[in-house]
Amino acid sequence: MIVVLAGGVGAARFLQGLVQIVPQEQITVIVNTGDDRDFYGLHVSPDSDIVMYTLAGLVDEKQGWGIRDDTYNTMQQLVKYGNEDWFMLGDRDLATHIHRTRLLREGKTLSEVTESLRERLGLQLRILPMSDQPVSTHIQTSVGLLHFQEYMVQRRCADEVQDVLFAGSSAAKPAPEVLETIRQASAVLIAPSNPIVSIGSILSVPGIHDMLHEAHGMVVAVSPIVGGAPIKGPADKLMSGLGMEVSALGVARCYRDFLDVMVIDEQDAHLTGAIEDLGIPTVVTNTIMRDGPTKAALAREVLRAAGLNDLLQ
Ligand code: FO1
Repeated sequence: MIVVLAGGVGAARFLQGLVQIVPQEQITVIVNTGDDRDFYGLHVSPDSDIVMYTLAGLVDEKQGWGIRDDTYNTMQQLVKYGNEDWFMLGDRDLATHIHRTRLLREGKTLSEVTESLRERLGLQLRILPMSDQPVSTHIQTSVGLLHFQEYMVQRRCADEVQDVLFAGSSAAKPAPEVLETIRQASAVLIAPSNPIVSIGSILSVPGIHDMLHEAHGMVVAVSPIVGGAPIKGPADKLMSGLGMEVSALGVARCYRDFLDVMVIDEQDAHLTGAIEDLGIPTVVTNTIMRDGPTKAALAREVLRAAGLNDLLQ
């Protein structure tokens, strides 16, 4: 079983490469739920939806989230009733949130809901939320404490980042099978996701960080920072707000105490020495995922770095 720790769009694109190389049945994704938020009384879980829609071929590839060619009639009517519309929920996307919220109200866990959704979407890989308890990523800024979606989407990352908090994490438990799946995995891959609010939130759930030390397989991370900047999203603002270097080296420092191999882009080859000085062997390759073949090639390199050559068809 290959385990992938995943956040949003970068992780979904990495998974599009991995499923070309490895049968979906051999993949379990542990997905960040710190971005989850209630909108209009509905439980929206962006990172699991992005992974599911992308692998089901439904995602709006341009945006990286939401459903391709979705309509927004419900949102328009909600605005007429005086609701906010800074977070765009398409009509078909809303079906996911309505279904999820209904099942949760009936007493199902987030794990059970996610399992039901991925089966209905025809996916064979497992998708486990990092926790069935609420963990909510908040950004401490100069204008106060903001939910991550308010910081990123509503206020467009304009506020100075002073701290990042994972509200509820200390009371949260890893979702069922998360710890055992990490322990038994033939490899644990950390997708090119935001190291602070996507991977960091997964690591904030008690037990997960420690289990990465005990994992039988190798732990391999792909840097989401290339040439000193993220491909997408606010990782640079969050890392610099926390006083970290915005580079593949800065990312390696985030993961250093459990990481076996760091995979960085060719543009960052000059950082190899500094990362290896942390005691982390480094693989340099193309990590810019432009199309199917480059996604598959990256997945191959990562599996090779994890010592799984036998899986390389
Ligand atoms: N991101 C935006 O920048 N604007 C949006 O209106 C927006 C809506 C949205 C709806 C559903 C969904 O699953 C994701 C959505 N996102 C939107 C992306 C989301 O804020 C981030 O991609 C994740 O939370 C970070 O990984």
